[in-house]
Amino acid sequence: MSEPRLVEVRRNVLKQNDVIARALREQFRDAGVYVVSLVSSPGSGKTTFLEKVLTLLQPRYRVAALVGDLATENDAIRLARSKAPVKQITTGTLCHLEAAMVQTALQGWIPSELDFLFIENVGNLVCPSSYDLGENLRLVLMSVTEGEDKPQKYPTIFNSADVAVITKNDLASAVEFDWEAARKSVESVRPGMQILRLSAKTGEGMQVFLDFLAQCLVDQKAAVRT
Ligand SMILES: Nc1nc2c(ncn2[C@@H]2O[C@H](COP(=O)(O)OP(=O)(O)OP(=O)(O)O)[C@@H](O)[C@H]2O)c(=O)[nH]1
Ligand SMILES: [Mg+2]
Repeated sequence: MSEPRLVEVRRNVLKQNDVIARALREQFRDAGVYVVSLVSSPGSGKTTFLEKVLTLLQPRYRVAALVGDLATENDAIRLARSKAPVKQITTGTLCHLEAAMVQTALQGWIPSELDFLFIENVGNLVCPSSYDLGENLRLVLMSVTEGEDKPQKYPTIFNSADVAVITKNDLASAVEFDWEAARKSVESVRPGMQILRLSAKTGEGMQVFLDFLAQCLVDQKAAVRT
């Protein structure tokens, strides 16, 4: 009997999140900052990848990152090694970030002083999919060690994302990762979705990703001007 009420409460929470996410998106647009979020299952390599991205972008761009976890400051400490400004968001029992958490975490930062803001979500392939964070680009990461069929098993998160990033490519042959099967799995839930393969450990594929990001920023600035 309590289900309709639960559904209604959930709907209201999502609606409230959308209102804040819309405000954030406008704020980011006015500030000229390009916002990229990262979602994946726990341990797919989000922090390792992001630390590398922050380090490689810094000579040319102003970058910062927010990172969500249920507990610990571990990921913020790792990301801060890049020397970029970083804030940890600890969610307690919540399995995803919400727009309001991003809004609060941004206090004290001036978005117009940034070119890129990255948001690492809590490691989870289900919950983050329903929450818009006002980002321009959502990356869904999937490591070669997780198997090829994650997109089919978790279609919602792949549908909420813009680009799929296959990580830990250096381990692909050790786990006999089947690229064709992975590509078909992504294609079956999101036909035409862009897929990038890389290894944050060896650096393979990182330059392609950085070039892609640089183009996203150029396109965003051109879109704002028109
Ligand atoms: N071989 C290899 N290992 C990697 C790579 N990227 C990450 N790892 C390892 O994978 C493990 C998890 O990496 P993290 O970067 O912490 O993953 P995460 O997605 O941020 O994890 P959560 O924040 O807990 O969800 C660590 O032991 C990393 O060293 C990679 O490209 N190659
Ligand atoms: Mg992490």
